Amino acid sequence: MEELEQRLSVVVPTYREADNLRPLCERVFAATRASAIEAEMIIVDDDSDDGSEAIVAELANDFDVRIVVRRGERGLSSAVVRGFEEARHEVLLVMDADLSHPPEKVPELARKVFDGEAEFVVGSRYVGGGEMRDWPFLRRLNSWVATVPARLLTPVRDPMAGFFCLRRETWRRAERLNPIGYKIALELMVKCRCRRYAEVPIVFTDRLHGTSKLTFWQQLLYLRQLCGLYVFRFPGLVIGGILLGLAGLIWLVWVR
Ligand SMILES: Nc1nc2c(ncn2[C@@H]2O[C@H](COP(=O)(O)OP(=O)(O)OP(=O)(O)O)[C@@H](O)[C@H]2O)c(=O)[nH]1
Ligand SMILES: [Mg+2]
Repeated sequence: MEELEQRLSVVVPTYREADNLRPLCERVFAATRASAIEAEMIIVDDDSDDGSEAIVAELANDFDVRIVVRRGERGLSSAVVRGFEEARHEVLLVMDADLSHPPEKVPELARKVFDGEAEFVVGSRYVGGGEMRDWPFLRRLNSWVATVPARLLTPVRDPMAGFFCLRRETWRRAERLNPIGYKIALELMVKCRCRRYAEVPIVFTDRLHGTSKLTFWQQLLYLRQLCGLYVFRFPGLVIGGILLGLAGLIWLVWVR
């Protein structure tokens, strides 16, 4: 895989994250500048109406940052795809606005893509050195249980990650991308048929300001997404399973 120029588009989906935007920007650009990476940031906001636009206008005096406000459309995954469409550079990185993802790790993720070491890099909680700081037991368990079915779809240890980096051409390769719900990295890894992965350990911390937007409805959407991804990845197995189930049912009802 050939090396790429050190230019990076950072895409940040936001909904009511006004208080996090300044510290996010300052830390991301401090990290990229220290690593001689030319970066732009695209914030894709779903009409938060919380002053985010004015804050970004002010930040744009010091940083290469802009905001795209979507009106009448909601959703983390589709916001990320919109950010990809707006991006100018060949390497794309996605992170949350709430500083759960350490901005200081941005250069390490990007470098692996620049150098051609991997086509998809994940900031991972589940490799040596990675962790979820201050998470209570039940939240850890919930996250781990949700990760298990996704682990069969990719070799990555943290397939639920929201902190990731990839080449534009990798995204362009996606077949039948269905950006519903929260897990856009998982959707991309499967639908782009990625092969060369890398994981960078991160310490995932609690959000700095604001409240979570992860609802029960999002968890249901995740189940729907998983079904779609299994059909995509293992069509023979799924169809075979359904036929076997039907045959079993017919046998139970009529034959026995
Ligand atoms: N554009 C857009 N961004 C969203 C939407 N929902 C969530 N986000 C953003 O996606 C990122 C992740 O959402 P969070 O609410 O932090 O979800 P989480 O990290 O699972 O939950 P917490 O641990 O409580 O932070 C944040 O930057 C949110 O602002 C949405 O509908 N549209
Ligand atoms: Mg968060």
